[in-house]
Amino acid sequence: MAEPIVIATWPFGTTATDAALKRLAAGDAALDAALAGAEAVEDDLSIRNSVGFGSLPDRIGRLTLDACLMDGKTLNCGAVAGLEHIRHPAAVAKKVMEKTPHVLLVGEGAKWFALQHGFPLEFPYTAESIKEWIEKHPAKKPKGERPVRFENPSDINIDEGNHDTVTVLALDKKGSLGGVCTTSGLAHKLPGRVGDSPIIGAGLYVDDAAGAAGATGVGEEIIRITGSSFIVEQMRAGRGPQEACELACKRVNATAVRRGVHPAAVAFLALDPKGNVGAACTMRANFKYAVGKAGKSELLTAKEVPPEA
Ligand code: SD4
Repeated sequence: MAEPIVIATWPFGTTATDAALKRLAAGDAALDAALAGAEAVEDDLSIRNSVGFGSLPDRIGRLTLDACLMDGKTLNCGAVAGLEHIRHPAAVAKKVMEKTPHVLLVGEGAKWFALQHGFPLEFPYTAESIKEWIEKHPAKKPKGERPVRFENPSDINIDEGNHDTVTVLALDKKGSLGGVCTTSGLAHKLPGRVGDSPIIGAGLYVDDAAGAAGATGVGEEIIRITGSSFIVEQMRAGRGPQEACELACKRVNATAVRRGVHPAAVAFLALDPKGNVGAACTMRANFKYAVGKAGKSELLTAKEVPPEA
């Protein structure tokens, strides 16, 4: 029997690890525990600027959510992107996995599918999120001053105000891995923009035979290196989760050099089938993550991987 463990991105990750740990202790499967953790964060309106309701709208003020999940035992997976007016995108992703032959549904189709499966239509905005959008959205910039965000992904700083992805990786008592990633994407993203979070292999990858990995940060750069899949393949080749996460950061840094930009802020988490944990981030990501085991959660700071001189 394995000792259950769960890890999750950012300081609000402790909300996820607390909820998931209870489920793992009760003997639930890793995927169900990780989903319970992700939903606890999606539900928590007190986590300002964070995942799910009350989180960060796009450039035209609409909150669109992305999520995916993956079961390490079967490699079953599901995802939704650009989903509006539904509180729990990760749970909809699970239905996509269970009820369709597909992996990813987007936009209106994903919403229709959610409604067909009994998810209520909800109004996801809070007074605070509307006020924040009115104050900060790019259209408010004085004439002549171009908004820098989205001109180039490497110009996007991931700071307290604009990160909101929770990625949860769990190992259950039976030694199986499961992972969930859920987000509203980057603050004030272009309408229709989809990042790494609902892309299996980019924002998340889970395979009991090798390990689990998840990502947060500037999704374009995570997609460019298929970050989570890269890390899992490093573990399959015998590297530990910490080394694998650091290698992924190095690859992001090297990619930036080839493109002539400075490296974007990204962070990776990994968990191997024995319960070993890894975490690393590029410079400027200032990445903290939660680790839950033996009944309690703690917050740790990931190692920063600077660009090579
Ligand atoms: C995205 N990776 O949409 C997400 C954003 C993120 O914390 O991680 N925010 O690109």
